[in-house]
Amino acid sequence: MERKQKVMKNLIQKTFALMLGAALLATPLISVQASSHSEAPLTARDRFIDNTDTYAFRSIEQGREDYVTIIANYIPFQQPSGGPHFFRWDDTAMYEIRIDNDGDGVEDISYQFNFQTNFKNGDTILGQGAANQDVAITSLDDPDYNEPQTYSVRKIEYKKNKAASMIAEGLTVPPSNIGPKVTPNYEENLGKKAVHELQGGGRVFAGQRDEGFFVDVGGVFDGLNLKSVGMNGGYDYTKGFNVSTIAIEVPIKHLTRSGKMPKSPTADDAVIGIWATASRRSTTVIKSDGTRVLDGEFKQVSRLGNPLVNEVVIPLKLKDAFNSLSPKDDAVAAPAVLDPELPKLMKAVFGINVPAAPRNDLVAIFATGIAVNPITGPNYTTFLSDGKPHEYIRLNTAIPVTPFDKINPLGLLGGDVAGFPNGRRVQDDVVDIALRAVAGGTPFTPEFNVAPNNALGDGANGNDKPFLNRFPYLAPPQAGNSAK
Ligand SMILES: [Ca+2]
Ligand SMILES: [Ca+2]
Ligand SMILES: [Ca+2]
Ligand SMILES: [Ca+2]
Repeated sequence: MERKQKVMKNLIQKTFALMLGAALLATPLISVQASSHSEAPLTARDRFIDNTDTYAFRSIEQGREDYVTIIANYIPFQQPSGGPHFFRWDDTAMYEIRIDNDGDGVEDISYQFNFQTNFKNGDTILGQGAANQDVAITSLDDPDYNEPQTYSVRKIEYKKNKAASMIAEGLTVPPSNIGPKVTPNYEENLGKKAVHELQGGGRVFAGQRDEGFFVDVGGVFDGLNLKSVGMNGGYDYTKGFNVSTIAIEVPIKHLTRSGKMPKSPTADDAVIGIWATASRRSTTVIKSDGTRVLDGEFKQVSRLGNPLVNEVVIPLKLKDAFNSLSPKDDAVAAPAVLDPELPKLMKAVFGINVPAAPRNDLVAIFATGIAVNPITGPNYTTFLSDGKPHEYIRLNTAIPVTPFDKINPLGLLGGDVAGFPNGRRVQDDVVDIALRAVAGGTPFTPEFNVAPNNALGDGANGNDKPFLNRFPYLAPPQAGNSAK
C-alpha cells in the first residue's frame, strides 16, 4: 500500500512537472512566475507594456456590491530596491481596460490610461525621492517626491459613436515603496491617498502593489524538482516582488448592455467580458541627440484576459500574434483550445487519463462562457458569445458577492460561484483551478473528475501578504529597504 502511494505520488509529480515543463518549453524566454509575465517573445523584451494579470469581480468591500472592480497589472518582477528611479508607468504607452457586453468580441466600453512624468529638480543625482526639503515623501504633493507621475482616464463608449469623455485628469501616482526613511508609513501616507474618485461614480488607483499572483515555480527551474503537487507544501516564488497596478471601480450599470443592474444571473445583460491591453505608437524615430519622436496610431502589443492562456494553450508561433489580436478574431486560436498540447503530452508519456479532443469543456471555460447546465444549475452562467470563441474574463454581475472572509480560492470548483471562472478575484488560486481544468478534473467531465486530476495543485495556496478587504484589494508594495 505504501509503495502504491509512492508510485502514485511520483506519477503525480511527473505529470505536474511535465505540464509546467511543457509551458516552459513553449516559451523560451520565460517565466511562468506569474500568470502572464513575459509570456511571449516580444513582451519579454518590452516589460513596460507587459500585462501580467487581469482580475474582474463584483466589489467585495462592504456597501460596494453594485460596483465592479477591474484590476490590470503590468511590468513584472519589480525588485523593490531597484532604484534610484524605481518603477513608473511608460509615458509613451497607452494602457487600456476593455469591456464587451454583447458577446461579439468587440469592446463596447473602454477605459484608457495615459501617464505623464514630471521632474521637480533635474540637478539631483537621486530619482523618485530627492532631498528637496526633508527627504521624506509623506504626501502625494510632497516636494521631495521628485518624479511625480500623473495620469488621465478617458472613457470611450463605442455604441455612442465612440463618444469619449475624460473622467479623470491630473491624478497622481504614488511613488514606489522606497523604504521607511523616504516613504514612511507608505500605505497611510501614499497608498490610500492614491485612491481617487471618478466623475460619474467609482474610484481609480494606479501605482505599485505587492505581486498578488502566487505560484511555486522554483522547482521547475531546479530540474523539475517540485515540492508538492497538492494544496500545500509549495513555495510562493513571486514572494517579495512588486507589480504595477491599474485598478478601477465603476457602477455595474455603466458596463451592462442594458445600462441597468441585471435582474438575475440568467438575464441577457448579466454577463460582461473583460480584458486589458497595452498599445504603442506605430513609429519611433530616434534622433541624433538621443531623443525620440513617437508618431502614428496606437497599435496593441499586449493583451490579457484569462490567466495562463497564452502560456499553456497558444503555440509559440502564435503568441505574439495573440497579443495583438482582438477577441473578435480569436477563432484562429480555437484549434489550440479545442485540441491542446498539454493534456496530450500527459497522456502519451505518463498514461494519465485525460479527456479526448475536442475539449469543449475548455472552450466553454475560456472562450464562450459556461451556459446554464444541469451541473451548475439555473443561477450560474458565464455564457457570453455570438457563437464564436472570444477569450476574455467573463463576469456574471448578478451573482451575489461572497464576503471577504468566506472566499474559497478554488472558486467554482470549491463551490464558491462568485469566483473564477466567474470573473477572477485576487484570492482565486487560478494555477490549481487551471491545472485541474486542463486535466479534466472538473464536474464538466465527470469521468475524469477523480484523483489525481481533480486534486492537482502547486502547493502555493495563498499570497505572502494578506489581501485587502477594500479597494484596490492588492496588498501594499514591498519596501525597497526592508532588511533587518
Ligand atoms: Ca461588443
Ligand atoms: Ca517631505
Ligand atoms: Ca506576493
Ligand atoms: Ca496554487
